[in-house]
Amino acid sequence: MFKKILIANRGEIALRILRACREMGIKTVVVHSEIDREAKYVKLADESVCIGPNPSAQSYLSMAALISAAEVTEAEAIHPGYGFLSENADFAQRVEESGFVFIGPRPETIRMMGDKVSAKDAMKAAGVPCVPGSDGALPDDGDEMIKIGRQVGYPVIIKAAGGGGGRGMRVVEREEDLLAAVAMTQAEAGAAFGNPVVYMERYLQNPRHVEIQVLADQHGNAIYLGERDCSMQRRHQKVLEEAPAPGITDEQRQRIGESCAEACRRMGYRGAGTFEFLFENGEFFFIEMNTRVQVEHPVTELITGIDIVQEQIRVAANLPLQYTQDDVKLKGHAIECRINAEDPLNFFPSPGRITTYHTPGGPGVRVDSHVYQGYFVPPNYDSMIGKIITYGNTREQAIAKMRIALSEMVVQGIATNIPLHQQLLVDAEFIKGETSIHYLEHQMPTIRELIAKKTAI
Ligand code: MV4
Repeated sequence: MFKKILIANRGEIALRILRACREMGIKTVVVHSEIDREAKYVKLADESVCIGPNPSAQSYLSMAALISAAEVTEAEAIHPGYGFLSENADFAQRVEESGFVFIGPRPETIRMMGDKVSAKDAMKAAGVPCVPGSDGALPDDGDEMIKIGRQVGYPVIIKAAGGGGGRGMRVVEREEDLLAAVAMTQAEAGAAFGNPVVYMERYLQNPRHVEIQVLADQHGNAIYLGERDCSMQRRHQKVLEEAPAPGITDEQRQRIGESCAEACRRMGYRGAGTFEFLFENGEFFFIEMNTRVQVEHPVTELITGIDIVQEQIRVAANLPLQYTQDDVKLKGHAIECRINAEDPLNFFPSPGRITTYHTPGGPGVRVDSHVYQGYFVPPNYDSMIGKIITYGNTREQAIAKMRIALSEMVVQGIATNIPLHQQLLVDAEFIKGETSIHYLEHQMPTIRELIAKKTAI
């Protein structure tokens, strides 16, 4: 096992990784920008290195600074967390070429999944069900494009190979709009990602976002840890996630899960990963794969009892997975609410000093956060200040616990989205379950009114 790991991230995930390392007896190096110097989790680490000024581009995205920090502290491996350089194949490659272990998949795997056309090709070859569409990249020829559009059926969606996470895509309702839409998406993709390649899919009108968590080691073993429903989102920012996904049968889970695990074996996948699917009318359609640990990993940890971050570290150190598929038993239900420093009505960021801070607790309540009373939420980074995760035997119990947890949580000095979560947790459609990716956007006017009424009293 590694003696020392460098954590190339900040905030709650830096603390989450730090805790995993401490439990495993691994020494930690935390890197930080100037403004993050005072953060408490930096003091919990065995060592810390200031890697630059506040802008991410000069600190958390600086490959040279991160690799130098690993060199001077003699760390053996680098955990990238999520965001920042976590899915940057060039970074993973530079890390390995510098003699460190990248805690994540091989650079070639990251590169393949970063290109959404090659990712889909790999999935098709492995038998993972994909959204019907163009077979690979769209050809240059307009007549050919029109032909493909007719075969796929309208509405279609044009997506950039270099995009992902909602960037670089355009829905086309009618054939007469196709060529202009393709040209625009190509131009935008060329400018934004340096890659003008686009592909076409049938546009699914009202799907849910259901994703499968996998773990794979370097000895040919791969397992799936069930699924998460991440449909509750706004502008591609997830708000609340849960596991398992409401309404998925054991047979559906086993079928899709096994196809993901098999794809991992075929690719020689290493580490934790997530297969993102759209789920509509009882069918799964692959859209993208994430090659990192995700923000919402705790809901899976709570229903499986498996520490995903510790498994990432173990398989990076070339140890076999501690679990076989038969060891993975899903039990109970978990919900995660992302707590953001933002205005609950207009979603504007709300950085500043936290003057009062109390966290909820009790059985089945987990709080993953790096913040504390007196902490200054910097304006430079993502607005997420932590996550509340509740666990119960049933979905109803997890919801009930979350309502109580949110009522116990006190954050003053900044605005947070706690009132938004409180409204969602009493929303009749959410309580029923199985709401689509469009539900939150659709329900926001009503939720906004309810929040405004409550805060007026
Ligand atoms: C789609 C789609 C409908 N049909 N593809 C958006 C993010 C990126 N990961 C893929 N996305 C979508 N792809 C087809 N063929 C709808 C979306 C989509 C979406 C997907 C997941 C979660 C939230 C979303 C919000 C809007 C659109």
